[in-house]
Amino acid sequence: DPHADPGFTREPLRDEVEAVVIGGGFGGLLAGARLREAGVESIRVVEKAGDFGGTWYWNRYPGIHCDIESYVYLPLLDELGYVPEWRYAPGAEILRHAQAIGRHYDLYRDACFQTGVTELRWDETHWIVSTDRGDRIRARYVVVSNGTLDRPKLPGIPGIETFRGHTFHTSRWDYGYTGGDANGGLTGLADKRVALIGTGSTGLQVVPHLGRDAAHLYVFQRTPSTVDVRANRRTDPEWAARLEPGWAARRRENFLRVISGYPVDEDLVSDSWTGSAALLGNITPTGMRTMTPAEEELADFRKMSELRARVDALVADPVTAEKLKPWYRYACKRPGFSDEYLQTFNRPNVTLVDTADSGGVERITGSSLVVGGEEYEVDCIIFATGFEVGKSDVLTGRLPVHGRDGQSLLGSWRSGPRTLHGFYSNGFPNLFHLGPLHNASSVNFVHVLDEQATHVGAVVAEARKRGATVEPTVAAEDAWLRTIERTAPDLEQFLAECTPGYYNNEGKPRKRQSFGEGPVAFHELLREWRRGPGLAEVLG
Ligand code: N01
Repeated sequence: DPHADPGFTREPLRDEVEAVVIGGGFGGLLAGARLREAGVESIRVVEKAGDFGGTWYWNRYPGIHCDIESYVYLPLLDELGYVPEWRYAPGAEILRHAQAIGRHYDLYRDACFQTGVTELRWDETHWIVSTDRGDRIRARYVVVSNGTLDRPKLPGIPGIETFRGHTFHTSRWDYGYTGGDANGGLTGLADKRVALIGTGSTGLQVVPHLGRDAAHLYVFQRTPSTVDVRANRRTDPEWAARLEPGWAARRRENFLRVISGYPVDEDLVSDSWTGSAALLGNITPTGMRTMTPAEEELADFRKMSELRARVDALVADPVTAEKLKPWYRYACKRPGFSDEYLQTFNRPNVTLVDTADSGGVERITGSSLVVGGEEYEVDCIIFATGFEVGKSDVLTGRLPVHGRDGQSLLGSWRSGPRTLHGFYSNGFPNLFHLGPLHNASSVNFVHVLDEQATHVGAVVAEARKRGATVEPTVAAEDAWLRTIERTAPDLEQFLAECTPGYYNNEGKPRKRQSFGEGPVAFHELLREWRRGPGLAEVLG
C-alpha cells in the first residue's frame, strides 16, 4: 500500500466529504462502520499512522496480546462473520481484524493515512478540516476519536538524556536492534545487557521474551503487578461451528454485566476477569454492589493472598518472590495476567531490581542505571512506562477547534468540559467526541466505543432524515452536567490507600467526570433517549 510507505507524498486535498472521522483505531473504525450503516456515502478517516489499527498499529512488541478475551474485545465479529483464532488474540491478529473492518465497510477508499488533523473550523454549514499535509476538507459531520492512551510516556529520571546506549519505548519497538518479531526470537540481544523499566500490562507481556533472548535482563520494578492465570488457547473449531448468529454481541453484553456486578444466568466468559468482578467496583463504577464494604475487603484480601501464593509457587528464590508480591487492594492497578512472567525470574540471566524504596530508578548515567546506590551497566534501556493519561489533543489544545462564530472549544470549556452525554457541545454543531468523557467506561473499552459509535450513527441517521443540524441546547448540557456531578464516583478515600500506579502518576482525580451508575445503565439510558423525545434536545 503506497500510503504506508514512509516516504509517501501527495497533493493537498481540496474537496468535500459528508463525514470526517479523526483517528483510525477501533473508535474511528466503529464510527465509520456505524455511519456507513446510517447511509453516509462519503466518509474520510484521517489517521496519523500508515494504516488502520490505532494502538494495535503502533504496539508490536514481542508477546503482544489482548488482555481481554478476544471474543468480547474484538468489535464487529457478528457483522464480519469472524471468530478469533485465539482466546486472547495476539496483536497481529487484532491488527488484521482492524484492516478487515476497513475493507468490509469500504473505509480505505477515502482514507488519508500519515496525516494529522491540525484544526477544525465551522463555517456555518460545514466543518473545514485542515491537516499537516495542507489539506482543506469540507465535511458536514466530524467525529473525533483520536485516542486516549496514544502518547508514549518516558519517565523523568534524572540523567535520562545522557545515556549513550540504545533506547526505545515498547510502543515503538525497534526490531532493527533486537531482531526477531512479535513471536520472539530476538537474536540481536544475544550479547546485550538489557534494562526494562515498567511492569504494567506491557511489561508483563514483554519480559518472558527478553528473558529468553537477552544475555542479561534487568527488570526495574516500582510496583509489582498482580499476575493472575491466563490460560490462553486456540479457538476450538467445534465450538466455533456451533456459534449462533448474534453470539458475539450476546457474549459481550454478558461480560459487561458480569464485570459490572449484575446477576446473570450464566457467566459466558468465565475467566480471571469475571472471577474477580466483585473486586473491581472500587475503581470502575459498576452501579451494582453485591457485598458490604467489610465483605468486599475480606474478599479482596482472599484474592490478593491467592495471587501472592501464586508468586511463591512459581518463583524459586524467596527474596525475589517477596518483591514480586502485590501488596495493595486488587482494583488499585489494572489487573495483570500471565503464565510465563513470574517463571522468567527463575532464569540465571534475569535480575529483578526493586525500586520501590527510591520511588523508581534514581538516576541514569552514560552507561548505567542507579538504584539504592547500586549501578547496573547496560547496553540498552527499554521503556514499558505507559502513556500520557487524560491529555487528549482536544483537551490540551493541540487540536484547535473553532465552532459557531469562531468560538474556541477550549475557551468555552474554560471551567471544564461541557457536553450532553459526552458526545456534543452547544456552539459546535455536527461535532461528535468518542472516548472517556462524561460517560461510563469499562475494562472492555472497545465495547464502550461501539455503543458510542452506534449512538452517533443513530443520531446522524435521524439528522439526515430531518435535514437538521446536531447541537445540544445549553439546558440539555446543564442537566447532563448535574447528573454527572450527582453520580460521579468519589475515589478519594479508596485511592488514598492505593499505589501510585493506576493513572501512571498523572495525578489522581478526586472525582471522575463520569456517569457513576456504570456502563450497563449508561447504554440503557442512551437507548431510552433515542426511543423517547430526547432527539429533540439535539436536532434543532
Ligand atoms: O503502561 P502502565 P502499560 N520509574 O502505565 C512504571 C493497557 N494494555 O504500557 O506502577 C519506574 O500500565 C509503572 O510503575 P508504577 C494497560 O491495561 C492493554 O503497561 O506506576 N517505573 C508501571 O509499572 C494499560 O491500561 C493490553 O509504580 C516507572 C509501568 O511503568 C495501558 O495499556 C496490553 C516509572 C507503566 O505501566 C498501558 O499499559 C498492554 C518510573 N519513573 C497494555 N514511570 C491489552 O492486552 C512509570 N513506571 C488490551
